[in-house]
Amino acid sequence: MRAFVALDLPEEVRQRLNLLAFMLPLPRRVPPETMHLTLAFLGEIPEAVAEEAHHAFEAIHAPAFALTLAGVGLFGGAQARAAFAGVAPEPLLAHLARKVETAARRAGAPPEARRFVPHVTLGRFRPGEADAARLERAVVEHQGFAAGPFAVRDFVFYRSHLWAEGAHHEELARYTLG
Ligand code: 2AM
Repeated sequence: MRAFVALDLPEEVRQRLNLLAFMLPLPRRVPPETMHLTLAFLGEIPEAVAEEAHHAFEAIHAPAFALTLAGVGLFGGAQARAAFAGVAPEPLLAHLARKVETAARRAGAPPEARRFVPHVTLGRFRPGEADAARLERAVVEHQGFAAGPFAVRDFVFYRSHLWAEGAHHEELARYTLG
């Protein structure tokens, strides 16, 4: 199965992010109900490994924290391929992401080695699909975006189903932070 670990976002934050996404000239937008903050992408893993990972995530002890979303950015530089909302620095978020990564690795599901840049993706597209100049101007214009702070009390193990209409995220388990 295709699996990842993420923070779910409060409904009002997803609505704010959806409004932000509509202020940007994006070819496609992530539907607000599937917006999330990825902690670790495990990729395709066998069910037995997912079971192991679940037990490892259950054993994580990490504090709850407050999170603020701030700013807007593009991944891919001149060849932009995604727009995202940024996250104000929060050491407890990085701490949690490290714990999830270590747990997944121990369970035999080493996450992607890309550096942890906390973000919430608003839209993904192929390079060249978006009007880069307009998009960059809109991103600069909306740098003042902020949402929260909101309480992060748990994290979620998701299974991702890829359908023609887009991704559907099935919640496998939710783990409470202390
Ligand atoms: P993204 O928000 O940066 O696109 C489920 O696919 C989640 O896992 C997405 O939110 C995605 O993050 C993240 N992810 C990280 N690495 C990925 C990869 N190589 N392929 C697909 N999704 C990835």
